[in-house]
Amino acid sequence: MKKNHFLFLFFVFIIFTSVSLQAQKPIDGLASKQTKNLFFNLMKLKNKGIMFGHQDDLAYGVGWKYETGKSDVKIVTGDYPAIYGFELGRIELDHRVNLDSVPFDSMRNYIKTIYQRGGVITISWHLNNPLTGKTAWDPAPGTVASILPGGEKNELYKSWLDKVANFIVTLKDKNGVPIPVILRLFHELNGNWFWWGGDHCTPEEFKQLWQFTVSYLRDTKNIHQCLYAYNTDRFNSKEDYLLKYPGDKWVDVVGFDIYQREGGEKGNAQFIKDMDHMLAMIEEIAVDKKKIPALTEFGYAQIPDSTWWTNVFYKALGHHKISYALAWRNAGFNKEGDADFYVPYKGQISEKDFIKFSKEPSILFQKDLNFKIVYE
Ligand code: BMA
Repeated sequence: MKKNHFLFLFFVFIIFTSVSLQAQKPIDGLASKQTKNLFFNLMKLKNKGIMFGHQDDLAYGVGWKYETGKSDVKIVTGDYPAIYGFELGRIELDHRVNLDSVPFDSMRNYIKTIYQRGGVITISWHLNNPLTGKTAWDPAPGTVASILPGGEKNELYKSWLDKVANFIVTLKDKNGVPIPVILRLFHELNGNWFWWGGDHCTPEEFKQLWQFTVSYLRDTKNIHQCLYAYNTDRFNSKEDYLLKYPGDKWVDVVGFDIYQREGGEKGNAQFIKDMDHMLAMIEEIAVDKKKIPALTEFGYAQIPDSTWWTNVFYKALGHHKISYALAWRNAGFNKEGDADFYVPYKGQISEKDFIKFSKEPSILFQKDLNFKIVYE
């Protein structure tokens, strides 16, 4: 090869690798060191395995509430989850506890404990409807439009974001270093049940809402400890998934939520097929866009199938290269005496199978990780 050719190819190579590396970074150019590291490490760790997560894991479980160090996942498997979900709903109303009764002060302490041991934190927000004052499940038409700049509720919405920002900035380690969190805003956006969802706003309005929110938290409030997760419910195609996608400059994590509702052989087979297909699409989207792929929420209420974890869930999940999978919360017994849970507790029929699932080398729990692996 002539020297000139060699030099030309060399420069093409350098430009190509630097362009592709450049794209692989959090959307916040001023993201803190630990937040950037979390992004890069999540990208890397997905080749090692899938982090197992659980909503409100340290706060309560089936038959218990607020006991330090307790966790249904740990009681059953001997280890803590690798990632934890928390929920901000009602913070916008200045409540002391969230809509699931978790005190925000306790939440902050859990988050500090988790960070210290190298666990990952993701936060959802079932914020009330700012137009009607009712809950997140009040899909009044026009709500999204009303909170965009120029809308009658924009000031109110900004004051709610101020409260979210005030909470996030208190998430610091003992040296005052901001703790990175994955914010999954406006989740299940293609479903019709939330005011931000489905037909209740146009794709353009949704994108504007997303960009406004990220920009407000990041650029106006100067918060630089967040990664942002775009998160649908079940979807049929990549086009369907991306219908309201606000753009590569606005999203760090691409994920979806999925629940199994039908049991039996037929229900199981269908669930495996659906989840496998969606995971394959999300992996492709993530590779294409250089984002972190995740199963942002999943579950089978009350897990009525003793081998669900290995025979159904793992069959759909195990061979995919995604970053994490977050099981929904173990709310415990309600007044009628019915239990609401998504991971087994001691004595539950899928307990043994969950232990078997937790031992799969490709499923990561806390002991598979540490602070250095996740944040350095
Ligand atoms: C839903 C249910 C509710 C809960 C809400 C917010 O899926 O679990 O009980 O209040 O999420 O966490």
